Amino acid sequence: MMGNPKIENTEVVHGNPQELPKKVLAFVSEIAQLCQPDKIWLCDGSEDENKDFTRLMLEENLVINLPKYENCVLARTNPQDVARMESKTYICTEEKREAIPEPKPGVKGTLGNWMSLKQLDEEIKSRFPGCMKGRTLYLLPFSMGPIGSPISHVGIQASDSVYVAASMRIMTRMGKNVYKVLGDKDFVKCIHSVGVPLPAQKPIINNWPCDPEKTMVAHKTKTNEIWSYGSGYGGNSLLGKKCFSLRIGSAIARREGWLAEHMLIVGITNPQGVKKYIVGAFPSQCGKTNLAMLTSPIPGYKIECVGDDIAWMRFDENGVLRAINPEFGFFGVCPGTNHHTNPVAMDMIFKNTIFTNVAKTSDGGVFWEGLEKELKTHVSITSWTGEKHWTRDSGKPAAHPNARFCTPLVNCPILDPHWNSPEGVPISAILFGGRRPEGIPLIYETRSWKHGVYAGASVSSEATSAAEYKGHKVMHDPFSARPFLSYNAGKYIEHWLQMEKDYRKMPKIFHVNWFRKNKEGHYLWPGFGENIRVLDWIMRRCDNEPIAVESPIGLLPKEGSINLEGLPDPINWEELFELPEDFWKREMNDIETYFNQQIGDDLPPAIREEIENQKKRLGISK
Ligand code: TSX
Ligand code: MN
Repeated sequence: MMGNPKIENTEVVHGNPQELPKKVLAFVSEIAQLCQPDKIWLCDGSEDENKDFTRLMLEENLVINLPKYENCVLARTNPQDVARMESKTYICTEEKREAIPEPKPGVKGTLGNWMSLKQLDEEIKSRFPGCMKGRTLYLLPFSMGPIGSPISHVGIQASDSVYVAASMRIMTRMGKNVYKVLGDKDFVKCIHSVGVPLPAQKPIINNWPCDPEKTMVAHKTKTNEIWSYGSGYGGNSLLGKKCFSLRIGSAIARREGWLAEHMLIVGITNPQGVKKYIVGAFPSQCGKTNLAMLTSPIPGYKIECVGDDIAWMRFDENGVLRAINPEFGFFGVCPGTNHHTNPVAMDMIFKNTIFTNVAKTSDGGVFWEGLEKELKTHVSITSWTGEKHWTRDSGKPAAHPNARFCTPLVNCPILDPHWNSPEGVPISAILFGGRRPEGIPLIYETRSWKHGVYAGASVSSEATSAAEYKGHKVMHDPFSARPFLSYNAGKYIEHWLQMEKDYRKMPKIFHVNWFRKNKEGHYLWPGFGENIRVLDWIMRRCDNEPIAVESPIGLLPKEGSINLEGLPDPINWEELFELPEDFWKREMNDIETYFNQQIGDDLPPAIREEIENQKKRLGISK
């Protein structure tokens, strides 16, 4: 009998190393030599393989079954490993200034963490050698974007977590067909370890191996490498998502002249049958996933979803901006998701889904904050931390606030027919937005591409429970990409400015705010499905309907030009759109101070001009 094949003396328990392209074989050999796994599993993306992943996760007690649903499991993590770790995320370049702007002396920079390439080598040497001992190295070939699309890119991830393998299979186009389009070409090298070689030196909490003290997520943007250690969670470990699609992606996009953005992509057909696609960037906690699959309460509108998190966009030869969703699944926040906020999501997440850190019901289902009205009365709840018979009196939430569903795109009942088209969908409008309780109107249209880029760079949002920042503070989040910037923010803004070319049909840029409150603290806009009324106004503006009026900050809807018919409660138009003088004085000063302190000399002069011009229009003198 022939034994299993070997790579670097390590047994290959699944797949055939001879089928690997040369460069892929060299990569896995190198990583196996460094990390010394017990076994190597070459993933093929097949259905059988996925059954193996599920069986292995169940055997390792990494997940439990959810018999109430079809092929759903629940993972509960070590409570110290529940979110992306911004403070441990690094961009590694030769020069610091390439990665982050120089903040004003005495000011702490907030636009990313830099590490030298030399330092990274040291950090790798102190973590990765032998880090996969006793574990299986899963080699995951994946395509971000439709396989073979000119906008798509290939990555190969080595990971010692079967949860990561199963999740990457949902979130990316993972499988050995990737090797056919890859051939001898280069790929993004993704190395991930939970950082717990066996036998473990410390107890493994919740059967979730991780090493929070030594967690590091590092990006070599010049050579397209990602080194992630110590965390099994989400963006730290599913390297196709934030690390590749946004950080490495935007570095490639800068070199190649396109855009890799933290944006949803949605198609809207109006009652006249006219369809347009828009992309939208929103900071966390703004309901991006809800907007990406909005349900219109007004008949005649059709919403179709292309993606809820990331857009890769390129101008085609006709000057049309085209977008693809590089992802293959949704990795959405559970708490707050229910039949009111997102009925479409409720229709898609109860099959073929990996839940993480939600609570469990005694009938084999899931529960989280926001599902109270949908809970059967006879069931009992076990919280995400394993507290049995959980009740609201427990004082702690049943589900972790960052609990997630990981669901394939194809589950989405309103998935756009062109979601997988290699050429991407044509984009008519770009939305920026934030959670702004004060001063910012429901919607405004920017005056030009330049003014729109300024608006994107100036985005701020109230952070409610963002992983590492507590309290209710309005924080700057340029392009909603602050946690995902992989090169100097000033150069990033510059790159956006340079997108504008005469022959190109530049999309209009809008700013929206669903979260304005009145003096009593009540929301002025019902939001959710009713946002279709704002999207309709945007679509009409894309056709240049004369329904806008000039204001100092951009074009506002003419009074009455947003359809308010049939809303349950009256809308206070005046309060929804007013531009309080004192607020805007503070706002402009705040934006200017932020740019000066954080971006300094790297801020493009065009943005300074936009600030000066807007101040003039607002009547703010020096
Ligand atoms: O997702 C939201 N959207 C976009 C929906 C397409 N949320 C939830 C944000 C947390 C993730 C919103 N919250 C939106 C919104 O448009 N608006 C609000 C604020 C709001 C909350 C509750 C009500 C009204 C506005 N009213 C009632 O619940 C009755
Ligand atoms: Mn996101």
